[in-house]
Amino acid sequence: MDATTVTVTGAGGQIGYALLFRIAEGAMLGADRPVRLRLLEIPQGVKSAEGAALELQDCAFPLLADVEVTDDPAVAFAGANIALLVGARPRSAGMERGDLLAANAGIFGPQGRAIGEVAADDVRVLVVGNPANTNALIAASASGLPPERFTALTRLDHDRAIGQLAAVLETPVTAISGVAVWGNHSATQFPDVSHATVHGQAVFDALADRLGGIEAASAWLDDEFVPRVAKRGAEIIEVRGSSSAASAANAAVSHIRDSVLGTGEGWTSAAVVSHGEYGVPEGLVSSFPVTSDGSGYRIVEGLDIDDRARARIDASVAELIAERDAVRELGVL
Ligand code: NAX
Repeated sequence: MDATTVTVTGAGGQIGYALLFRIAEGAMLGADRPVRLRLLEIPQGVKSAEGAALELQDCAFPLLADVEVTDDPAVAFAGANIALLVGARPRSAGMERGDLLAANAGIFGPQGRAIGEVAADDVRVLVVGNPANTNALIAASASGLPPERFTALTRLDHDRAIGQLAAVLETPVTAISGVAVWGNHSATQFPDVSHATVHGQAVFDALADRLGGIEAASAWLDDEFVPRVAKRGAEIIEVRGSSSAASAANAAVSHIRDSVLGTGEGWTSAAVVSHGEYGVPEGLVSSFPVTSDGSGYRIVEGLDIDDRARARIDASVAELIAERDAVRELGVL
C-alpha cells in the first residue's frame, strides 16, 4: 500500500508529542497503512519537533516511511492526505477574544491557503488548535476547497461525556452509545444524552434508576454532567498543572480513524460544516452527531430535539455566530 502523507502542525508541542507516536504505530490509519509524516512548526518550535523526529526514528516503527520537519507550510502540506492542525496561538493574559481570533486567523488563513494550493486532492483536515471551530471555518474559506474537507475536534468532549456516564452508571464505556455533542468546542457546548443508551436502556432511565428518580437524573445532567464535560479542560489544568495532551491526541487519532475507516454502527461527534441541519446556519463549523462510511463525516439527521436541547444548542451556535461575525469584521472571511 502507498504511504499516506500526514501533516501535523504544532508538532513540537505537548499534543504533538502525544500524537506522533500513535500515528506512526498505525493507531490512526490502520496496521496496514504506511505513513509519511510532515511536521510543521514555527522557527522557535522546530528544535522540539526535530527531537520528536529523532525519537520516532529510534522507535523503528515498521509503518513509518519518512519524517520531515519544516517551518514552511508549502513544504509541510505538499501532497498531504491528512492534515492535523494542532499549532495555534494560545490566549495570553488580558487578551480579548477579538485579538485571539485575529491572531489565529493569521495562522489558519495562510495554512488553509497552502492546503488548497499544495495538498493532495483527497485531503482531509482536522483542526485541533483553539478556537477550533472558527479556525476550521477560516482555513476552509482560505483553501478554496469544499468546506466538507475541514472538520474540528469535539471528539474529546464526546469521549469525556462517555467517561462521565460510565463512571456514574458503573458500566463499561462500551455499553454506552448515542451520546452527541452539539455546538462549539467551548464551555457553551451541549453534551446531549437524550438519544443515548446503556446496555440498550435509555441513559436517562438508567440515571433515574441509579440516582433515585427522574428529578435527580435531570438535576445531575444539568448541574453536574453538562458543566463538568464542558469545563473538563479547566479541571485537567487545575489537577495536572497543564492542559490535556494525551487525551486530546487520542481523540484526534479516533476522529481521523473513524472518518477514514468508518464509524460502523452508531455515531460519534465531530464539528463539521453545516448545511442548515438542525437549524444551525449554513457554513458554520458546529459539532453534530456524525457517521462515516470511510468517505468522511456526514451529519446524522432526523433526531428529535426537545426544548431543553434546543435552547442549549442555540446558545452554543450563537457563540459560533459571534465568532464568525468577529472574524468577518477583521475582513478574514
Ligand atoms: P503547545 O503550546 O504545547 O503546542 C503548540 C505548538 O504549536 C507549539 O510547539 C508552537 O510552537 C506551535 N505553533 C504555534 N503556532 C504555529 C504555527 N503557526 N504553525 C505551526 N506550529 C505552530 O499546545 P498544545 O497543548 O499542544 O495544544 C495545542 C492546541 O490544541 C491549543 O490551541 C489548545 O487550545 C488546543 N486544544 C484543543 C482541544 C480540542 O478538543 N479541540 C483539546 C486540547 C487542547 O486544549
